[in-house]
Amino acid sequence: MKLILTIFFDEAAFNTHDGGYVPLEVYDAPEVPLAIPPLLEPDQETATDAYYTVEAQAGETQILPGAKTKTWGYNASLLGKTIVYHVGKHNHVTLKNSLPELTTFHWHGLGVSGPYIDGGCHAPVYPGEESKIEFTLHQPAATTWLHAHPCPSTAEQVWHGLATMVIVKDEHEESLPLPRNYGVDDIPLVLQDRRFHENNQWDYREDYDPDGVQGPTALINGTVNPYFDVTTQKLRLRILDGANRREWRLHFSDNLEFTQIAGDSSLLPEPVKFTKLMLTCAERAEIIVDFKDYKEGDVVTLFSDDVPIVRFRIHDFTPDNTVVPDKLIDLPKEEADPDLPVRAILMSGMDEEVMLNGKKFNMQRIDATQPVGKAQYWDITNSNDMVGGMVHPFHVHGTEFLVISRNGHEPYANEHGYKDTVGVNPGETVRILVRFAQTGVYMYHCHIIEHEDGGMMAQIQSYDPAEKELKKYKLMDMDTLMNAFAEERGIKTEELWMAGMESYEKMGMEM
Ligand SMILES: [Cu+2]
Repeated sequence: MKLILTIFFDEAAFNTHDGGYVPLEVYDAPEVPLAIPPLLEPDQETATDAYYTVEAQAGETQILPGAKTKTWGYNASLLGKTIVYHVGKHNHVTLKNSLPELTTFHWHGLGVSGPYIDGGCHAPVYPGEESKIEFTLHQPAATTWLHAHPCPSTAEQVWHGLATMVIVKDEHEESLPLPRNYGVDDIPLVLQDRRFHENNQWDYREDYDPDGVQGPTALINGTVNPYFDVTTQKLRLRILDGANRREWRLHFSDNLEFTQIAGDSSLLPEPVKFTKLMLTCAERAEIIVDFKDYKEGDVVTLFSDDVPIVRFRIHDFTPDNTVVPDKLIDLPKEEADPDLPVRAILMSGMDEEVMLNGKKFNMQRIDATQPVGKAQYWDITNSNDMVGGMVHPFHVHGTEFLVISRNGHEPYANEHGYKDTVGVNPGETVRILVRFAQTGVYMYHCHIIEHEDGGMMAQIQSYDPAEKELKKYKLMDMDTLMNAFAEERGIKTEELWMAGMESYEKMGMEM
């Protein structure tokens, strides 16, 4: 196994260079146990079907000493219970909205059909209402997630706490000698950051930045200054960059080596050893950390840059001689369909000027089409300046793609599995191979969530070439959404503040 020492991405593009960069700081509060979100129990389960209820709700959470913080979550006051889906099982999910305003339930990383089951902006669930979806997954085991996606308020709702981990399991993954005892040696780590204002509250509008909202305090699974009691030699960490904007440059004390076994949407064909790993917004990495050289009483710290974010307190453990296999998964060889041209996608601008292929997102416009089941190259270019530009994490709904190249060169060592989000450096073109398994409308966008709300987004229709005419979907429109948000907040539509709308207004563009 190759040992890779460098952090990925270009140092010149690190967000530390942004004018509005908010460095992480250690918050002056006592250490607390890392919150481990409980698993969401199915309402009912048979050999073939599973039934779940996912409820978006508002609540209060004791994050810091003193006042509780007003937060939102799924089946919990903050973030949510962890959902587990089994490949091949038919899932029936009731989506319940107990929030004071409309939301959507987007399954980031699940190969479900768009635009309704996928849960982007076209599938709102209004307050006090519920909707039902059902789907069967046919994709490899992976760490995915659920988050709100009601344009142009996605960023604010995620900031309130609407994000939770969704673990996809399959028989192949279960046959490998990997830790999978949830909460003991298989641990979710949702990385976010917030600024705590008066009375320990969050204030999205106060902190708003069109290039992405950040806070100085790391929030890990909703906990500040967490520690985790290690009782096994090896830990599997399922790490999700669930931040609106922040990139995480991760490393352990003592430069401890760790092994990445999975990326966003599948295991890696071959594991990769690292001492440093950078994740951009919405990316996931599963890593195995081996504490064999530590003993009871030792502490191993996980850092982002030079700020400690989780402390692992080592306890007595029984020796574990399992070895991570050199081959983790065989992915089918896929070729681009020779009849399909390379699709060019341009991510341009920063702040309010962000655009995708020279346009801002319009919910009613289909920007591109692709025949269902056929693989096509997409070339994603980030035209930001190589000095002072940003990494734009590019995400496609409803599919798992392969990263083919970066500026014509090999992708990074941990990009050989399926992914659904890829960080594109300033001045770089990343080629990916995209195939939609189902017909439907799918959004694709920058996953700096304020960029997405600000219009750096588009949508594609996957169609069946046997159909005579392109199928028409009922797509949401901005007036309906804005009027609903205003009514729910008891104000006039003109008085409504939606962060993303500022970007449209500043550019004199309609949503
Ligand atoms: Cu962006």
